[in-house]
Amino acid sequence: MAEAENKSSDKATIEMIEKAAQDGARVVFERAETTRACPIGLEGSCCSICAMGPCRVMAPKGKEETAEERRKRVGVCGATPETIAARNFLRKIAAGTASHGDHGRVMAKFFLAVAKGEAPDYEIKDEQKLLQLALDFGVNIGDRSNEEIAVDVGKLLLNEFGKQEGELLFLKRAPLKRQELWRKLGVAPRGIDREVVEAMHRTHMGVDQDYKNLLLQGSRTALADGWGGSMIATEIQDIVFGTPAPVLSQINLGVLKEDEVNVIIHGHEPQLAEMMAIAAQDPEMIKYAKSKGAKGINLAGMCCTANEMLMRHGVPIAGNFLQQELAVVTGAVEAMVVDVQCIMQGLTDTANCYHTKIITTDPRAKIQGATHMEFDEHNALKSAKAVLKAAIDNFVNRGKNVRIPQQKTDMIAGFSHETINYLLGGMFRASYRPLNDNIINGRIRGVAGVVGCNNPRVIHDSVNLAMVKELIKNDVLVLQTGCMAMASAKAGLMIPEAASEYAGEGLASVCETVGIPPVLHMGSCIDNTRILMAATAMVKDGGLGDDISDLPVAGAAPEWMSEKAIAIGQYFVGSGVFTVFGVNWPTLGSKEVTDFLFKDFEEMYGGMWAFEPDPIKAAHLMIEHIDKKRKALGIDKARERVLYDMAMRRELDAV
Ligand code: XCC
Repeated sequence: MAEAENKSSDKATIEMIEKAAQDGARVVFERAETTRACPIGLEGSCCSICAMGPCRVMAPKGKEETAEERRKRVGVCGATPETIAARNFLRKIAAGTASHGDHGRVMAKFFLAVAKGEAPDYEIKDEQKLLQLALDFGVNIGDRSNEEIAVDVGKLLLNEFGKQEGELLFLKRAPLKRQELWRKLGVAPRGIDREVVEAMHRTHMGVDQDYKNLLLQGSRTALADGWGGSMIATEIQDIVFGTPAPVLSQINLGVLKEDEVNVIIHGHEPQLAEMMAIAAQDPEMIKYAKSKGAKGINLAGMCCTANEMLMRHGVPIAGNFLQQELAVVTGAVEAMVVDVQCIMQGLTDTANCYHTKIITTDPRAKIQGATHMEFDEHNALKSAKAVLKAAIDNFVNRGKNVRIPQQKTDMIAGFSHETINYLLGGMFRASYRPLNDNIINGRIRGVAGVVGCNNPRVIHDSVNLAMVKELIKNDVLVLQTGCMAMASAKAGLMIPEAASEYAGEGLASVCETVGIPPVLHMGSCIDNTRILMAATAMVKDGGLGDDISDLPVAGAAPEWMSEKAIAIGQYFVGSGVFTVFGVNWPTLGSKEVTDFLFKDFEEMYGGMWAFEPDPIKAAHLMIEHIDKKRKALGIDKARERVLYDMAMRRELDAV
């Protein structure tokens, strides 16, 4: 295997890749070397939707194609490269929307169970958010109990999935101009499941064969994720588990403890994880762990379940997506407890080299070779204790081959949209006004959302770090979620001190005044909807145009890998945000489709896609876009003045 240093910029990861090799354990970094990416699928030129194929329709490389050759470069059914690339792209959006949507549906059903008293170990924690939703949806509040109100709100939210006509309720949260645009283009989603089903139908053999029409459904489906499934999940999780507020914690494999029972919770849906946090503090459970020779129970998170636990409870994070198997490689993890999404099947093979138990808990996500212990939300604490007990029982099986990397970094998380509101404006006049003012006066150049996964096709974490550092150096405030937030946290960018070290003078001055880091952790991937809400709040506060597409903002997923990331990117683009992806781009097989997404979309949505694997170049594409928007708003001069002011200051300092 190539040098571990070439695989990650994170020391703990490098150390564990080397340990895995010594131990004979296989991990994703090795598999990525032996299994090369398929170049035909990579560019979206493989059609496998019927049994007349699969058909490959790649353009000849390095030579001009004649018109006749081009005419013949089609699938057996005659499908053109444009149709094939657009269909593949739409199917990715549908899968991503389905994943977030199914998470949202589970949360809606869970919420109803909590409201009806059928999940007695949970309660409604954020009354204010519940009442706000009730007001938004016209649900009667009167003197009814929170639970009665929650039943009505829950039914309305659950109904969003199977709705056949009309529009999703949360679309009304978007700026008015955006809503009108969606209606004009015919992309306002009707029901979450409906859009996914229609996307699957239209991409079936012999249905929609006009790439522009297919990509319209792509927007409608993705918007059903951002302003539907994901937003429903975030809102319900806040109501039941509490809306996040700033919290101090630590991140990286060094959070594992040599003398305690280490349990990692990994996946996306937080109901079990919430109960595990309670169960791990139960004196009985701690006593039981001690009876097995451990000093206590150490709970840590991985991937987005980690983000959920971090944001609300400060539970430390063991690592991001590419570190999941490496946690097992430490030899110190008694159980890796998983729910849904981003769980590598390779975990069970890695675990065979150690004592770690891989425990699946969701009926939708079983893994061959793992132990299945189904979680029952109606008996939540009991379920969580059973899982925890299995982990504790496994402590005695821990071998001698234990090595926990030392790396762990302090971080502050918990920046929900509401928290940013309070922090900036104060408890009694919460608003985005100070942010808008600082953008208008040029101290903050703009705002960027840098989100998404890790991908072993690039150097782990390094693309994110280069991009984020370049952005904050240029006075762009960075909002993060998912595994990219973790990459920045590990590198120390999520503490207030990072502002003076890495940020430009303008951004640093604002961060220092408010006491925030220059890179804000806003949560898990479904919480990208918090970024939508923050952008909407900026529009509504005034002075920066009247639509999201007017704002000096941009988005990126520099190390993306999942279909969910494509759905997220598309809902940002459809909401008016310029969005740049790294690693690779799945429609490069068709110039027409790529041009449509990269250029024509700007005319249509005010936001468009871009692909740039070089993080510095990508950051500058974002900065250029931000500057273009500043100019259109007439606030470009303000920034020049601020820079002049700083030069003047320096001159004065020198005197
Ligand atoms: Fe990607 Fe979403 Fe998964 Fe991490 S966990 S790998 S989807 S960033 Ni959400």
